[in-house]
Amino acid sequence: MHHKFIIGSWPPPRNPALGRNGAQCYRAMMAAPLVTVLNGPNLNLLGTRQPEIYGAGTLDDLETLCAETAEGLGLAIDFRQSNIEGELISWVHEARGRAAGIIINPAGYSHTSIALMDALLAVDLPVIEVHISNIHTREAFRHHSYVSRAAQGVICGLGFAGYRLALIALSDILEEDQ
Ligand code: CA2
Repeated sequence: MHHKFIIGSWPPPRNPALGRNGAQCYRAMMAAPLVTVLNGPNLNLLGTRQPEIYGAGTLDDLETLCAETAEGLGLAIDFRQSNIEGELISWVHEARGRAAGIIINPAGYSHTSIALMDALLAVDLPVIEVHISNIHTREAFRHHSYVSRAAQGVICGLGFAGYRLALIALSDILEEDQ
């Protein structure tokens, strides 16, 4: 059987010759699918304040955790943080046609941004929303996230591990979509 790889199309056609458990093998042969990992406002302060809520790790530590997890899953990541709503929205647009999925901690914009929600809905990529803290045990204004409407799944309250779990979930979703 002949298998064609169409440049720029995701997912690339799967080669059945690799068998059922061929995902890692398959990914080793292909360019690693890219996952855009976006972090919203004030997350650059991780590790400097409020460790009782957000832990002691820094944003760099979080990027390292994501990069190592992604590598083990045969994924590549583009990890970014911005304090600017419009910049996050532009990065969501940029992910279209480039990334296989998006992991996003929209931080404070979760609770306010219809524009970010609209952007995530528009790009038609699998989205996992992550919060380090449990937003449901905190102030009432944190209980609702506009972004959740655009997310296939939401993880909160598990600290940095939530990002690792989001990458695993996205890896499974991408495999199912093939
Ligand atoms: O738990 C999360 O991940 C949040 O998305 C974090 C946001 C908050 O507005 C959401 O309700 C829940 C806040 C990010 C601020 O991060 C800081 C980290 C260290 C020190 C100060 C702020």
